Amino acid sequence: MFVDKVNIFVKAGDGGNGIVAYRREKYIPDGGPAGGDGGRGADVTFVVDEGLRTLMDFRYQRHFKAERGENGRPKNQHGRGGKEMIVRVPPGTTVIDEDTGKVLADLTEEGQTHVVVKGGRGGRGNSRFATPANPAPEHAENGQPGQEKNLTLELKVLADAGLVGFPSVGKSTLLSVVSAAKPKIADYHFTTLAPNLGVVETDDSRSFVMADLPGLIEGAHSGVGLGHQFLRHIERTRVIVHVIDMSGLEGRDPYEDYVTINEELKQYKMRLTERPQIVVANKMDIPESVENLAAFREQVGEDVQIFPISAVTKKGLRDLLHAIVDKIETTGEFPLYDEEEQEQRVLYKYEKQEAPFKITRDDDGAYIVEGADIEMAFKMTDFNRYDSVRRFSRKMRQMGIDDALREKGAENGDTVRILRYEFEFVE
Ligand SMILES: Nc1nc2c(ncn2[C@@H]2O[C@H](COP(=O)(O)OP(=O)(O)OP(=O)(O)O)[C@@H](O)[C@H]2O)c(=O)[nH]1
Ligand SMILES: [Mg+2]
Repeated sequence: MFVDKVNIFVKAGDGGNGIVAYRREKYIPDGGPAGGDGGRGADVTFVVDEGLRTLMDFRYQRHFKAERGENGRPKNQHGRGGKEMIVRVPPGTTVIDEDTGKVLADLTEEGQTHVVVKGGRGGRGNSRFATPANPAPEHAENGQPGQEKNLTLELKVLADAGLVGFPSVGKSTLLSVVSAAKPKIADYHFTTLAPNLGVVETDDSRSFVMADLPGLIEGAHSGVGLGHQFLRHIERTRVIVHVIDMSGLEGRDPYEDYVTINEELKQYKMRLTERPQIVVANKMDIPESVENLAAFREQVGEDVQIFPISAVTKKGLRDLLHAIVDKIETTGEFPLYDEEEQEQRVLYKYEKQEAPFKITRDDDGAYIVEGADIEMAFKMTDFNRYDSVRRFSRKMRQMGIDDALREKGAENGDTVRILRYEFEFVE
């Protein structure tokens, strides 16, 4: 199981503003209020699309902003809502709130949808605030801001086949010629330090996911050369594709290599020896390989089938890929979550219950008021209108913010800040 992971930013649309307007009709001198409501801001919705296998597309687009609602119009006409934004994700995507660590959704089924951020409600127009006492209010709300979130998307991909072997035997080269993956290839050891995944398609249209794993060396089972970390990846593949450099040019003996790697797998966890294995003799384009292969065949015996290939000249690949798919199809799934993985997985971080607001002092003595509710009310207030300002003051009073300020020592004329704005405290 490998994890594909991306961080993205999503913002739902803001609600449109409500407006202040009055009826102006022939022969009706003083019409009542007629300011319409703003439209709803659009949501950002994820939908599962089975056609996707990776989170690759998110590497190119990381910001998703949905449309805002239209402002209200005169004659009590409401603004149009923003158009919903649909974002396609592959099955198996886990959506995590990056800031709180909380898992918001596990999206698994084709067509399953999840609203990740909600659009803001439209602000109400002035006709909605009319009362017998104030039949023509000079007040309308601004739209509610759309939610925004930083998200981490995680996708667990099961590799059907894993390429295993000493460093530099050609594992990455092999993956690069049978899939669209572009792993780094070089003639020094440990070129690959993290698994690369590729989707392989055979000529008879069967496909599977193949992982190019970091090279193993003797002692890997006891941690040598990051061995533990590397071996753990192998546990999550269904079929082991054991790649051997048949040229012996690096001064190693192919048969010894073969035995050493199998011994490392066994020492690490006995059950890895039960995993189906396909043996690949690579670098057959090098002349020395032919003789070495003959010797190798003798040593491993007739029970072990060997697939001679050259990743560079692409010889022998067709038979190899067919053998791998056949093996995958006849092999069941192995348990996917081992204990270690469970432990690593933080599902819910502790969430503090927040006080409705908080008051602190700034360096210059000003009082800073913070809190989601009051900040939301602030954003929805049109401070150019007297009625709206009065409503906002009332809200501050109702929430107990005035009292709390007084308690902290605020007096007439002191500066109070909310978000980036400031005003005077007035008794
Ligand atoms: N002649 C020849 N060279 C090959 C063949 N396959 C790979 N090589 C070369 O072997 C070297 C190592 O190849 P990689 O694919 O990076 O080997 P790796 O097994 O992924 O190595 P690590 O990531 O370090 O474990 C490179 O210089 C490749 O060009 C082959 O079939 N024939
Ligand atoms: Mg490699």
